[in-house]
Amino acid sequence: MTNYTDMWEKLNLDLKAHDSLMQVLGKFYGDIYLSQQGRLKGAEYLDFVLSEVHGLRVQELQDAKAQGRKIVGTFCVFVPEELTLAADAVQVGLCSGADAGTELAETLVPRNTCALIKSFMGFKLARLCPYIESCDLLVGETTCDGKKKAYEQLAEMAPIHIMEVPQKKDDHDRVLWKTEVLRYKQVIEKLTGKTITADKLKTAIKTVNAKRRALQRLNRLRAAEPAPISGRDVLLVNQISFYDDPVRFTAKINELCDEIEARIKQGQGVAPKGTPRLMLSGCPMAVPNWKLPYIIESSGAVIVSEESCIGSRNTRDLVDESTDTLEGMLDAIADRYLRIDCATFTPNTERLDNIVQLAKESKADGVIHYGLLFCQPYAHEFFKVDKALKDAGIPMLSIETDYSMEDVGQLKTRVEAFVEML
Ligand code: BJ8
Repeated sequence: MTNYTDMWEKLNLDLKAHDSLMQVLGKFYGDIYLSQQGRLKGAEYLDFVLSEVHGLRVQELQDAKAQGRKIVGTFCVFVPEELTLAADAVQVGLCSGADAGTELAETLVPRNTCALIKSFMGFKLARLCPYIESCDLLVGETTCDGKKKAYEQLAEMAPIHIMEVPQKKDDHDRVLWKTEVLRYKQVIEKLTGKTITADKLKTAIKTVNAKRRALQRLNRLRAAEPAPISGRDVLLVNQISFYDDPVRFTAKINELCDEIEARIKQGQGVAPKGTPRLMLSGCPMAVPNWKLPYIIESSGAVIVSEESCIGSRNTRDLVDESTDTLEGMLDAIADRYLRIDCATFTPNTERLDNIVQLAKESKADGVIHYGLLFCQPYAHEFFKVDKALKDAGIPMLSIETDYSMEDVGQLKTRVEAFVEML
């Protein structure tokens, strides 16, 4: 096994704390992932990527930097990866799914801040994340208040560009958003010293769309009964999509889909036919936030879809590929990203339609609405989601939690009761 200590040291990680984190992560992964029965062979790719999460991929980033490429870190699906790639930079999602640095985070953000925000603040302050330390630029966005204000603190510690995401989707909001897309184009061109041409942008659009198409294909295949792949594995696929090389990732996920197709033809699945099928909806679940999916799938149900940014919200819409002019492509990018139905928009009625549609398409017997504690936007939308699902005759359970393990027993009791009544 390669020793990456020198690399971590150069990245100024707190080696002792990082070591403990890796040990906990390894044990957690073993319990939640490697214990699964009937996994696909293609899951070996997931296991490998996770086993090298702070190793090989981070080494690749250092190699890219040595060749003069820039690394851009993001916290939200609003940052157009197409522009980053067209400027020959690498984009990585900064995961924010563990509570390792919470105490330090609470020295800069209020205690009643969601776990995701505390996580990225904590990882930075505790020097635990080789990705954030590899970044030449962070890109934040004006989505929820918690993130906006946390980015002000983060700006004291690292270079950060903030994209202004509008709160509504009227014509003048679209004008603002297009301006922000152009402003990001300028920022990334300045950072990399590369001009984004129509040819480069066209290629980048195709690359990112191909990634989304592979994930769409995977999601379509999950409509099969019995479910051919666990929700845990698909969540991991979605999580990895934010930081692995997009071309390699797409090829691997398409291979996984080929294997799933063969499995479906043979009538095989990860859970017996008749196992209750659940959809997850709500806040994103970043690496290594696998708590709730594990609870659900060890309570006699299988997850068949995720309505979240680390799920179908990030893959549902493609950038229109029919235009060849730079201006046309920038418009297509602005339009595609403005279709994201994040709860920070008002109103956000399209999310309700999308939830009901996805629940039906994935043949879900019920929905679990997942909110992070102190997340106002998703907590507010819960009421509307509840009504929309009731109207569609689909049962829903609402769960609010954070990254701690203290409530596992209580959550399991509630999930089991919900699954039993389906
Ligand atoms: S597009 S969902 S990735 S903002 S959970 S930090 S909303 S208080 S993550 Fe998100 Fe972009 Fe929207 Fe998606 Fe705030 Fe809520 Fe915390 Fe959240």
